[in-house]
Amino acid sequence: MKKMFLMGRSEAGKTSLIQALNGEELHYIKTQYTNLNDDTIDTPGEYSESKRFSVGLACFSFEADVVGLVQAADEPFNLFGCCLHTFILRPLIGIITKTDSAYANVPMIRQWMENAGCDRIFEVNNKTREGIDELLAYLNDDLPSISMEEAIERQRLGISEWDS
Ligand SMILES: Nc1nc2c(ncn2[C@@H]2O[C@H](COP(=O)(O)OP(=O)(O)OP(=O)(O)O)[C@@H](O)[C@H]2O)c(=O)[nH]1
Ligand SMILES: [Mg+2]
Repeated sequence: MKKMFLMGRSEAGKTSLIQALNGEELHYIKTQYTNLNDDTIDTPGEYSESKRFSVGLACFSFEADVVGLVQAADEPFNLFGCCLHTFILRPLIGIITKTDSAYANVPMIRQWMENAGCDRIFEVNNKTREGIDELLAYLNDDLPSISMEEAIERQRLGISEWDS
């Protein structure tokens, strides 16, 4: 299973997403610090919201196989700049939560995620688990492991380690 690092503003639904992926009932826990689990790394939203802390996010991302950018469907503005994938060095995926919100604007969030450079974009409702199986199927599909020589060759060719 791919280990996923989650980032996104406070209340975006990162912790709830982990609970939904684990098949747990949602129970609110404010994330106070970075939580490393076997398959996920959960971060406090405040890290993404602060210029200083956000640099640390790039470091934590190196512990993971994939970086999940979490944005709720009803977020009023975008915290993330374009081409975010260029400094992360991991595959970047977008996860749109709260698709059930009365204020959801999924096409707008998709556009933000495409601008950020997300390879894949998933839409989920953590409460009903809609969309969770599709994300799980992606996560269950392990990244191919490559040797150092192969990684160097890919760098020479200017392609990502994980691209086929
Ligand atoms: N309607 C709806 N509510 C959700 C969904 N996902 C999360 N929530 C609610 O949104 C609130 C915040 O969710 P969290 O998972 O704690 O958000 P977080 O991104 O972990 O926030 P921080 O820990 O502060 O960074 C909780 O009350 C959740 O129940 C969803 O898909 N739909
Ligand atoms: Mg949290």
